[in-house]
Amino acid sequence: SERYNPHAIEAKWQQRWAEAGLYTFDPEAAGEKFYALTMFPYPSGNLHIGHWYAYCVPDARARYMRMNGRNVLFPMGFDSFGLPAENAAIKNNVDPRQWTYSNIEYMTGQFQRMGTMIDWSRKFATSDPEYYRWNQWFFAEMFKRGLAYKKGGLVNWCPKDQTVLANEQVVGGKCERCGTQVERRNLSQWYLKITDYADELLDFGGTDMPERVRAMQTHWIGKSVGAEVVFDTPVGPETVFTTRPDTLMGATFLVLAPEHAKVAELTTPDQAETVKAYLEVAGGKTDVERQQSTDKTGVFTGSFATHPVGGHQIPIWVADYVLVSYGTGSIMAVPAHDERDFEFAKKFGLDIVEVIRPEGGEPLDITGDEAYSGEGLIVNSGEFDGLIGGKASIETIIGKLEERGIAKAKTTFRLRDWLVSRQRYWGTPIPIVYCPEHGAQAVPADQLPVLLPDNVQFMPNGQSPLKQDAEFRKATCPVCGGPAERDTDTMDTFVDSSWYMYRFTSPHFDEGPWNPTLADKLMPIDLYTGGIEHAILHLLYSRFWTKVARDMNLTTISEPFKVLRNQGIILGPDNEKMSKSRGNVIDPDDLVREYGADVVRTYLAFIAPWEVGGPWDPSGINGPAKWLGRVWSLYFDAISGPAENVSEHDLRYAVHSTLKKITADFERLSFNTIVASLMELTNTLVKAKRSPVAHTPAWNEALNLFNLMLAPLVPHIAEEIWRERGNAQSVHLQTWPAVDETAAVRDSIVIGVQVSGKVRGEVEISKTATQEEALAAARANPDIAKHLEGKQLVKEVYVAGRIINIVVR
Ligand code: ANZ
Repeated sequence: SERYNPHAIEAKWQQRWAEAGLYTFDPEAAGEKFYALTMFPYPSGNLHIGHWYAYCVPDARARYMRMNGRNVLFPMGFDSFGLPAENAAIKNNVDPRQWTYSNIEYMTGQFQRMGTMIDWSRKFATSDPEYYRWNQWFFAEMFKRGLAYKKGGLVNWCPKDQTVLANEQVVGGKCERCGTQVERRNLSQWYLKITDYADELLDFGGTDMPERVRAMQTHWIGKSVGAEVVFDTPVGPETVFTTRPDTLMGATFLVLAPEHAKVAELTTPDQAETVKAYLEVAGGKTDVERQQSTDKTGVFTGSFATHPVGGHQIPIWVADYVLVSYGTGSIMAVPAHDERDFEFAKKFGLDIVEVIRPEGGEPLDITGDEAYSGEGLIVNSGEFDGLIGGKASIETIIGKLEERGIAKAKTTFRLRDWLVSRQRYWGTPIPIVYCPEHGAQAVPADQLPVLLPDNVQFMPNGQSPLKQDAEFRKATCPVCGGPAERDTDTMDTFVDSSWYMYRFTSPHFDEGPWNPTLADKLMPIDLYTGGIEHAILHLLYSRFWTKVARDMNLTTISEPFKVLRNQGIILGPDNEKMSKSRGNVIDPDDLVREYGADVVRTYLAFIAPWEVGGPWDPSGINGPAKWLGRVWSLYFDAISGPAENVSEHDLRYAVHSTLKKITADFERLSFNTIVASLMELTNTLVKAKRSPVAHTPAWNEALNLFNLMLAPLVPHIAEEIWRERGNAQSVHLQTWPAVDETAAVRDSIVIGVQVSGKVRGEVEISKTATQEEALAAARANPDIAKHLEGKQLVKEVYVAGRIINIVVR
């Protein structure tokens, strides 16, 4: 017969499946719903091997769930607004829309060649007006609810991308997208009030995310429990935030951030020059540079504050290790117990007063080079002396200070509101108009979408490109009908991806962002997969969005995904990240042309534990290619070779124990071990085909079950075999086979054999073997026989199922 030719069968089945609507999801179909989603791609031009890794491997899981009777929704779309389109358009002098949509078409074709069970009838792109209309609707609703607001202040500015960024998009002081050092600008921008949900976002009760993601989100939200303490200054009271009110008596100076509003007033005339010079230098540094700097810098303002308990005077300094955007922008410095304050005090010769002493420890050596930041006994603190540090004493102290009106318990978060304005073209226009009479007004729902105009000069120049479009800017005030100006910024594209998972439940719905009945039925996502790089961006924003939508009665759930899992990264053969500049990129199209999609799918599942990833080994793909060739011959070729003797029991054991193992592996997303088990089973089947067992019903059962086991992983070859075996209905409509538990256990066991107290070997015997049979097997084993030779037998015992003992002299 013919050899395995993936090209002949893959295109054929892809077309027939599409014609038959095999993967069209019907919310009314039988079976409990299972919503499987992999984060949708950006239409950058081509699917790379990382996309295949992210989409095909979970596709096998989705198919497995479907065979297990679940009504599986597995949709796909494109996250198509954003800078790359605009940058590519500038570079190649094409329209961003055209660039985007032709990429979408091309990539959809590539996607289809993977042979996934994606329901393409649900595809949409976030740059479709039918989609972004609902971004605008959400924005307007949030504006009405006070969840979207405009505010001036220092923001992150990427000088390369010529736009502001959210805090989440600044990684280590650099633009998350292009790696350029971020600058700070004073601008008035739109924010979404994610901080309203800070506490709730720390509760991961309804969502199973990897520990690493939870830890990253927890750290990002950064909840700190402490107190605000008030110090009197010559220009009025100044409040500081501290997590350690128990160290209050050790506060020997105050420090203000350089941008703090009171710096100017507090600066005395003789310090004016020094302070001014310092502010100029500090103003040019980013928060990250300031915090990472090992050398503490700062200047004295010339003013003093009054210690609220001691009543004595302490100096007020300005230093850039205090950030204006955190707490109150000022701190009480406790050098004895805070590392940063300690370094600062040492450098500038400020007082260091010990107030916490480790229990049973020595007084702090203030000439040393470390503060003591742990807990302990409170000392040198008057009425607080003798308290033991820790949460309880902190609460006691806050209580006492509260009574005197000096302090207030306070919880602070590191999380800031989500800055969503962008000064770029290719995004959702912000649906706000400014009326000279009525100020900022949301565009009414019946006027949405505010269409993104074509033919805009979008060369970035620090201004929103839409600003240059006079026609676009013209609007009317929804309150008075008078002339108004449109906002010309566009939204952060992370808005688009915050709720797209709901849209897949009713992609063509036009009475709201989604059909609430269908969303209630199909959400949350049962298994969400994608890269870890989104841990505090998309994954935090989409959790926030779900909570807002819940509070707007658009959904009843509080978390968008039940389970999240992150795949690893496929590296280049050189173990480096794949990139065009390194020349180590593996092109999946080339691989499909050479080996077919099923082989590529197999290799990706096999290459590494899916959640770990690893380097692409160019020769490694030959293994899966050979394997599928063997699978093909198993079914279609007469196998030559010496006769074998695989028993019926062994055959059924191999099939059912493999089925049992890979069922468990599918459940825990262990794809590489599934491939290994299927390969191993193939060996047994090839042997069995040359055994008399190939003429028994067990053989037919084996071929059927193996065929079904192949279906999720290698859908094309599995379908071809299935149909060739005379089945009228698709293999992908079959039920995942049930394990015959009695066949899945071996009837033989392996037993150790001792000769005169020493283990000399093992024998495989039937579980029901008699003592006589067991001993015969032991004596027949050459490893054992050589220890018996020429010796006199003293005693022989078989402890059933445990051990064989032979004593000789
Ligand atoms: C006195 C003190 C004594 C402090 C001590 C710590 C240890 P987290 O846990 O990150 O919330 N702090 C407050 N506002 C700040 C700002 N804007 N810039 C830089 N540092 C600031 O940190 C809270 C602690 O960081 C606060 O508690 C304050 O220093 C400092 F033994 O107050 B602490």
